[in-house]
Amino acid sequence: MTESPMIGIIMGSDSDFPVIEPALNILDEFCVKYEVIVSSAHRTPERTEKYTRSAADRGIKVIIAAAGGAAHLPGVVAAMTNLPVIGLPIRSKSFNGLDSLLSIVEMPKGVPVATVGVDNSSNAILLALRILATNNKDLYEKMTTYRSKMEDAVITRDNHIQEQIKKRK
Ligand code: RP5
Repeated sequence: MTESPMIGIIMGSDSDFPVIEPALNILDEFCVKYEVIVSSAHRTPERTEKYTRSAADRGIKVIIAAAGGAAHLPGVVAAMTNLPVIGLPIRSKSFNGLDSLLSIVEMPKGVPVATVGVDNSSNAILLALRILATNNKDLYEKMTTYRSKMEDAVITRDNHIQEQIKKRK
């Protein structure tokens, strides 16, 4: 396990947590420490600013920012830090996440937010790990193993399909 958290996960509401929680297993698998906080760009702007401005000094290397609806949190965070920010759009009730996605992905030039698919917390975490792995041999090797296991799983699923196809003939 890394000594201090390297990935900071900030979410606009505790209602976002059920989307994020299952993907935290990936961080455990890679033995990477993380921190998770609830802070909103709109409801707690000062708290969001304090968290973001102190992140790099505390050893955070990548921030994942999750928000839904008028999802300004990732952009606001990216405006206040040099750290890479990954935006995770959360599925919303009114527009099924399209509002969240567009709010996060359509950033003005100069303030990038790397945006993953709606509710795709696994990809947000895997992208954060890939960024860390560019400078960390151990994580790079773990990523190779992760990808190789994924490949094996696809082959196994294909074998099952091939058996079903054979039975039909
Ligand atoms: C956003 O508004 C949050 O990120 C959440 O996805 C959405 C709804 O928040 P709650 O009303 O559930 O607190 O700021």
